[in-house]
Amino acid sequence: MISIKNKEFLFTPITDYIISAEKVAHVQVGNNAEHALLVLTKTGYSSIPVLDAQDKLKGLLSMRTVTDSILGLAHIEYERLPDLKVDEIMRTELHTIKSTDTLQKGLDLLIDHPFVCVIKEDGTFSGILTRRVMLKKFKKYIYNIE
Ligand code: 2BA
Repeated sequence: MISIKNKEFLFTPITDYIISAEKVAHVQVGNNAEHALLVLTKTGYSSIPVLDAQDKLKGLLSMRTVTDSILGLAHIEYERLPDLKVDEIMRTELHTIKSTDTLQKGLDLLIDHPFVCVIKEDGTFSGILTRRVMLKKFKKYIYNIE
């Protein structure tokens, strides 16, 4: 059985594990739902951040959110996509983290979320911390124990 005696690594800041903003697919608040659907489909990501013109994080948009927003009683109303704005349909309850926060905080959040957005004090989006990067970090750590 593996026992992690040295828990110091849990207090390491997440700084080196962030996927930086310029590498993260995102949409802008003013974009319409049709554009958002295109970005989600083309990138293959199931959920992406929504930013405003000042690069502040405003919400999250997923394939499900878009589909939900055009779900009519009898069929999916694709014709409504160009008229719906991203900020009308995005999720705004966000779990965020700062680059100075620890791997422990990242780990706690990534149990329930596939990724967490990293923001600065003023809300500017700096990037994301993903489950994949965190799991790789833990794998490396566990393989090197003893
Ligand atoms: P999902 O899109 O549901 O992706 C789940 C996992 O599938 C990803 O885990 C990754 O391992 C793989 N995957 C999906 N699409 C991929 C692609 N286009 N290229 C490479 N691998 C892909 P994680 O890497 O841990 O990412 C967790 C979540 O973070 C993703 O969930 C997505 O919502 C978001 N994400 C990751 N990288 C992103 C990026 N560059 N831009 C925007 N969102 C990103």
